[in-house]
Amino acid sequence: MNRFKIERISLPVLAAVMLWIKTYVVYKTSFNIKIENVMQELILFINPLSFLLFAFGIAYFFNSEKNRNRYVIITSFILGFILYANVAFYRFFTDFITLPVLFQTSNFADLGDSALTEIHWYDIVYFIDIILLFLFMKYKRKYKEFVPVRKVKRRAYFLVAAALLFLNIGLAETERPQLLTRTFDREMLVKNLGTYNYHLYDIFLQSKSSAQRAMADGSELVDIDNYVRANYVKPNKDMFGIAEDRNLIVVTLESLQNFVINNDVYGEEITPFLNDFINDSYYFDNFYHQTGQGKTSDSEFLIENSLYPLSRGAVFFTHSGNELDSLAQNLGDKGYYTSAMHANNKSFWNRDIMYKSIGYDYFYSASDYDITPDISVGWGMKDIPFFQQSVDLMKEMPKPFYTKMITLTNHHPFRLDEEDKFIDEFDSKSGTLNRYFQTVRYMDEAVKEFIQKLKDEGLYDNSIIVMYGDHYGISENHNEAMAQYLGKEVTPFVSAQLQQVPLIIHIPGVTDQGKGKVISKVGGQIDLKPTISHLLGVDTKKAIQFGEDLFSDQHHDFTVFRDGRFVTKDYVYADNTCYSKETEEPVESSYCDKDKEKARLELGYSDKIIYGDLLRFYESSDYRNDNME
Ligand code: GP9
Ligand code: MN
Repeated sequence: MNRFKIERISLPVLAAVMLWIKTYVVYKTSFNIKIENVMQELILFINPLSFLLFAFGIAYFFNSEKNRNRYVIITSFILGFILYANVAFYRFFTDFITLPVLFQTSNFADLGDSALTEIHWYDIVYFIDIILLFLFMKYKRKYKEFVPVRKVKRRAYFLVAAALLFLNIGLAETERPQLLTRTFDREMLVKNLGTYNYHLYDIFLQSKSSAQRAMADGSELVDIDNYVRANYVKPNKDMFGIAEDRNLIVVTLESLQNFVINNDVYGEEITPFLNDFINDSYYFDNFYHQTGQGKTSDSEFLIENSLYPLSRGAVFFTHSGNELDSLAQNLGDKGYYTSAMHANNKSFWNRDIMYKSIGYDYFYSASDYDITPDISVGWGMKDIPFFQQSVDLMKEMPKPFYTKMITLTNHHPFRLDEEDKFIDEFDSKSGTLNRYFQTVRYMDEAVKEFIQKLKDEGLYDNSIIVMYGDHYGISENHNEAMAQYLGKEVTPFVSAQLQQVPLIIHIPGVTDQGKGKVISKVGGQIDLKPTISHLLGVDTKKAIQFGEDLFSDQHHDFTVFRDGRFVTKDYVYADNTCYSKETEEPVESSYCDKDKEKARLELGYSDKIIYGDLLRFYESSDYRNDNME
């Protein structure tokens, strides 16, 4: 009986079915894919199958059992590995891997602690089907002679696979029209096409973007230029040049979200220094990060260029050779000495390469700091010594200087040495959230000592200090714990609001001694370049930029996230739903329609510039004579 059954099971089909079931189980257990109805569940269930049948079907072309088995095992392993890599990646980023991210290999070595906390020994269960395949192969070989598959059978097999693929695409199309044009929504792609087809599609996109640069020409800038001109807002004349010729210090505060400002854990302030400092600064409390998969590096890209990062991969990796018109270049032209300061390996996020395109005069990276084990934790040098040593380096810089500093301690998995814990952990099921408050508190201390040191070293008065949070620290994976902390459910509306990061602009002599102001205009990181440029007296009238000066009276309350969500004065568009800010409830979608179009247009134009490397044509006289002025 047993013998009869086993003889009839074909190894490729068995492998495909096991991986199919495994993929579905992984969908349900390891990813947070929102399912709204039975049809979506059905699509999710069948979506891995067509690809797997094709992939394993190739085994039927082999005419020796050894080769066929070898192919099946290797394919199972590779696909299983891709699936598992997505699981590990998802645990941290709540996102699926894209090809450009995968090739960011120079990051892998540094991911160390962060990656390890997301990989567990019991993850071996993700490979259980391969173990079963081995056992099956061993057992089966005893009984069965190898018979190559007949052509007709093979045809029938692939016909079934193709039919399944069309069924899948057909159902997906009815469920989610224009699926493939909304490619920034990876969850939607995986949900409808399946994780394997999604990766194939991703490969296709990658090749397309390489071709795009080759095909691009300056004429594509015409529409973009018109759009940017039409949206230009004039600087506020009281603010224009207010910090001219001062040193500019921009501080990227790692993973700092706005909800911790003026907030506490069991009665203890999380950011006591910043809570005071914002009274002496312009504090923007409606300001959002707009980063994608490139995280910190995306935020750097935004503030330097006032262009959006990409929906897939980190633009620092994918387009590091592009021509740019950055804040650093403009200040360099004005006689500033420009640099970036970050006590990490210089190649992380491909910074050493990309910083050349941005145009910094120098990059102070790990090798410029005195880093010993006692002043390191987690990802590297602790923030307090980082700031201290940085100020010493600033003393030596030619003046005026522009430097952009990036902190590191408040980074997932948010670990600290005992002596650096100034407040208690929060108590929830998420260790990540619990520890987050402590590392934020540590960073706050570091900033306090930094400002003091700038004063002590005589650098403070003649500088302007801009601080902003680069992106979220707590992903949606921790919604339950976050809901416990906030005391309310994390709906898509709340989740979008949680993308707020603090923006603090501190101008000694102007905003200190309590002369600060809370500014509640809706803005985002894209607005920083024009805002800062104007404070330093640099005109941006002719720049190709999508941001607007936050001090301008004409500034529009609008900010779009890289994934297409957006926020206006009265509405938040998230999860394909228009929410009223006032009631926090969904409203008729027409309220969001106009801004939805603006969001789509802007992201599209920005992508076009990056994919086509269009700024290389901007200075060309042909283009300017025809289309400018
Ligand atoms: C690494 C630091 C952290 O150098 O910028 O990067 P992140 O993971 O936040 O993008
Ligand atoms: Mn970061």
